[in-house]
Amino acid sequence: MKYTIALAAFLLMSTGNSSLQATEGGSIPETKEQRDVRMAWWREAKFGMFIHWGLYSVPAGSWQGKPVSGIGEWIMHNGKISVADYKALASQFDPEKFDADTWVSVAKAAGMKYIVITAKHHDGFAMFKSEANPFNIVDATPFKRDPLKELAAACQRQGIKLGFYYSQDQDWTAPGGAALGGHWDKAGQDGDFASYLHTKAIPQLKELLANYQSAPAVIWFDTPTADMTPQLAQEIVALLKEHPELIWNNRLGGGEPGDTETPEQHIPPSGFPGRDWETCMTINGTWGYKKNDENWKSTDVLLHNLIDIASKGGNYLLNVGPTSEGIIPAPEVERLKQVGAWLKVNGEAIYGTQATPFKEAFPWGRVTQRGNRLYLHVFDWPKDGQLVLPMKNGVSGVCLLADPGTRLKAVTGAGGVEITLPASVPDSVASVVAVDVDGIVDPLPPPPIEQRADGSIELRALDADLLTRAEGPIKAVMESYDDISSIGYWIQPQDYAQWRVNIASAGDYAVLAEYAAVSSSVGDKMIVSVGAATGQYALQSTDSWKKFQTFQLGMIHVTQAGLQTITIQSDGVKGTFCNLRSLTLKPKKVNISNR
Ligand code: FHN
Repeated sequence: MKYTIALAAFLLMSTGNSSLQATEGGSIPETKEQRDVRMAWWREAKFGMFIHWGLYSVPAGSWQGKPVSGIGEWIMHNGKISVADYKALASQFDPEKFDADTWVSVAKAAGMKYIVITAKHHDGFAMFKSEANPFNIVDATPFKRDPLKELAAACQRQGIKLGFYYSQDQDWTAPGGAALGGHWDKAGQDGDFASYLHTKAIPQLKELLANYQSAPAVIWFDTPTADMTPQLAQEIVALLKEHPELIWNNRLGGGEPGDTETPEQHIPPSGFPGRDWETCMTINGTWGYKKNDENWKSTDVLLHNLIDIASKGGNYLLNVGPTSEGIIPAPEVERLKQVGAWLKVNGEAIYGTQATPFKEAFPWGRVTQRGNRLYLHVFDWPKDGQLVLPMKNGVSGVCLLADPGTRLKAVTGAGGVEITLPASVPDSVASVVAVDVDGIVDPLPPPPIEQRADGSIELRALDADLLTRAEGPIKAVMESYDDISSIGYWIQPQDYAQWRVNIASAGDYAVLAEYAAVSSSVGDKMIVSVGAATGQYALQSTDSWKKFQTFQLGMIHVTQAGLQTITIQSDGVKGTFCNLRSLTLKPKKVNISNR
């Protein structure tokens, strides 16, 4: 699902941190320590279950005998079903096989530490007893039970956190609720957004915050639109702040950053350093149940995703879409069981770990760390049995996590610590090698970027060191659009990007940059320095922070060959600068002496 421009703009704005979130009364900024305490269980958890369950599981992807394209929970929107026809589905929703304890057990057996379930999705149907609106599972269906109550109790019994997804902005069955792309049933949908918020969304959020013992631990908002003004969002924030332990995501709208970044269906190449983030993902191609979607990801893919996310410092919120009978589909249960079996052996390498200390991605797998212990998640067992960790430290011990009795040989050389692995692969999906490091991991600098055979030098955002000359912290961050890394939030002129490059020959180079910028950036200058040579180039607009274009900026005369530092920064005149994907230097004449 592509976001709207409003959502994209909101997510862009949301790259700030939420350190201004108050603990009480809306006025006292939360300290870093308080925030660390509030986020502690979530950071430890790493792996959660997302559940998309609602009325849409009844049609399960087809309407009047015909398949409706798109994701299951969007059937009302994609099929342009009238409010009256959609509401009529409620009389058929009787999930008699629903058993809260069974669902919680599936999550626990998978090694998941929290659950987030759709309390109300965009279709406006509440999966809980609501006094605020009768279109809810207790009042409008033959089932008459409140599954959230049952889940809250089961989660408490089984010791796992429960959070509620709530579609605060889109509501396709309440007059005034938003619908991306506009209303299609004017009589049933047109109305005033603020009154929808005041008569349905806010009262229901109050119910969710008050009526569930020890829940919710999380409120998960979704698809903000421009209707959610900062003033309206503030009313919701005031409510949330009455619950000092609550965590909420970055999709409320109105410029509210929330606590967590929420990349969807992808893993950002360098995570969100310094911020809490969670990738949400489906196991097949839909969130809400669709009977014909058999596009299941394999257990290997799910596990590699979990490890990849942990190695980048994030959480994995993996979705299941139960049927209208109340059953989590068997292919999902089967895969989750297998993930859980791996975690039973290797969980130490995931829960409560931190992102890899190494800048480079290793071809053999991923790294996580906890204190002085590194976990090497080996996806591709090296044929020569050797793994090299490019760090200056020595190690006090290396073993297979699955077999702590094994002591693996490790020697420290000029290139780092060389580990000799056993000949046979312990786990074909991911074998974990635990490395106890002497002291704090001190990575060796990655090798310099080499000039290509055609003489060009490509500097990708992903390979940059982001540094600052400011007194305070750096503000620029690594982001990603369409899974390509870019440097964003580059609003502080003291922030700069740096690369180490081995330049084979001096001379004139054309400077090309791939970036996205808006009109307020036009006139800002990009300052490029290659060793002692410097060039300044005016930015142009690409009309969007997400629309990247390559521009030939001008020429630069590189005076010296050899190891050089290349930096980019803004002249800081306008202050918005650009989102930068890459800088390329192309030689005017190719004359590379050592090739
Ligand atoms: O529109 C929804 C979609 O149905 C689903 O709930 C996902 C989960 O993150 N969020 C929205 C799309 O971004």
